[in-house]
Amino acid sequence: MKIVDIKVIVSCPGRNFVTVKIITDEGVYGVGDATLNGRELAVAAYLEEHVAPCLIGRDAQQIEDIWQYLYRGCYWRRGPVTMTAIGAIDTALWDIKAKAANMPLYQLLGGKSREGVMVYGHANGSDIAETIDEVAKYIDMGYKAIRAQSGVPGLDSTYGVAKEKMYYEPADADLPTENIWSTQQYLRHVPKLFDHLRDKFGFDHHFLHDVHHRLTPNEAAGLGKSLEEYRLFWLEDAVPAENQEGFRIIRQHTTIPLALGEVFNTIWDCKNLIQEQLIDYIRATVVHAGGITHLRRIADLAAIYHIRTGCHGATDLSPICMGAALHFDTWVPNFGIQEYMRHSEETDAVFPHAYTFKDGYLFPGEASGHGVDIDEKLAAKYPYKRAYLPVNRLEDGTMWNW
Ligand code: KDG
Ligand code: MG
Repeated sequence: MKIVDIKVIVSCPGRNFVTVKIITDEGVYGVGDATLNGRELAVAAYLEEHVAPCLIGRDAQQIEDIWQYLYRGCYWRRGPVTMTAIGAIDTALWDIKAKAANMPLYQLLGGKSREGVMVYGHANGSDIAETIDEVAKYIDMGYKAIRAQSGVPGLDSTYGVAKEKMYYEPADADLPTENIWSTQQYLRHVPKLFDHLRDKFGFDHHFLHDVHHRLTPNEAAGLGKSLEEYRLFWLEDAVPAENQEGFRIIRQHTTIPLALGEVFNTIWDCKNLIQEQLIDYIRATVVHAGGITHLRRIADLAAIYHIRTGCHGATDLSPICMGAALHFDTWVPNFGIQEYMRHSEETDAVFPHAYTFKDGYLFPGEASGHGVDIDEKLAAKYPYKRAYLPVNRLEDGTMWNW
């Protein structure tokens, strides 16, 4: 089964997405997500100029060899642009293999380890009262797990807090907007948020919280301690992920479960964190961590150390990534949870998919392949629109972490 064409499709149905479509001489094709929020065209060019020409004529069934060719064969290994491009090709090839076998992808991976994939939704409010209302809506929709974020008093704009209610879109401007951040105000506010939430809803639901890399290890240790009584499912991205040793400080002081890794691209980014058992959940996912082939290796390493998966699932990962992740989640033995931020109707129309939501769980569906396609005609109606995440500064103007 030879690869005869590779298309790179860039479109903006509500937000930008990059999609790879690999076509074979047997007429079977596969699609992969290649979206890197705010750097979309870098991956599109990488694929068009440096990957596609090398793959034409190769056997589409040789997924492992193609993965190694793109990883080892490129002198400049790793990094988000390279690994997103590899992830997209790998996803499309697994889609082809499963379609050729006439099986849903989870069957090829080893079959079902569970009936449904528990997901968490995003409840955001401009203050605690609004967040409580949003959490109530998710509970009414059947969610078992909810990420809760709230605006911080004294700060005009807080990451993760929606402008529209259904989901938030962090890449909100043609050039980056600037937000002001205060660690002091934030640390005072978050324990109050979870105190109110547990008071109102009790302890039957899982609550999660994303710090978005804003703290130092010592501050994160303090926050973890102050949140322990509210029994969070996890505290995410407490400190910037480069400082891996910092997690030892957090661990010495708190038992709050820690999640990390949505910005990780390879097993090398999380090897020490996993082997030292400094985290509880690894958030790497298909699109940014080298596809199914590589994500499987990360999950297997994590399993040895009692670490479970918690794949990133924000709206800047296309429904193709979500579909592939759901097959992975259905198989992976050490599954923890899947993020599900829900795409807009425009996005869903461009990416028809087999996955469905019911009672707090997603189901990948029984279509062969990963079950997600792209409507190229519709996609062509939405041209690329440059969009950036905001940047953060401290109150005195110092640049801070996103
Ligand atoms: O591109 C950045 C987003 O994916 C990120 O802001 C979302 O932190 C995020 C999350 O946990 O979904
Ligand atoms: Mg996050």
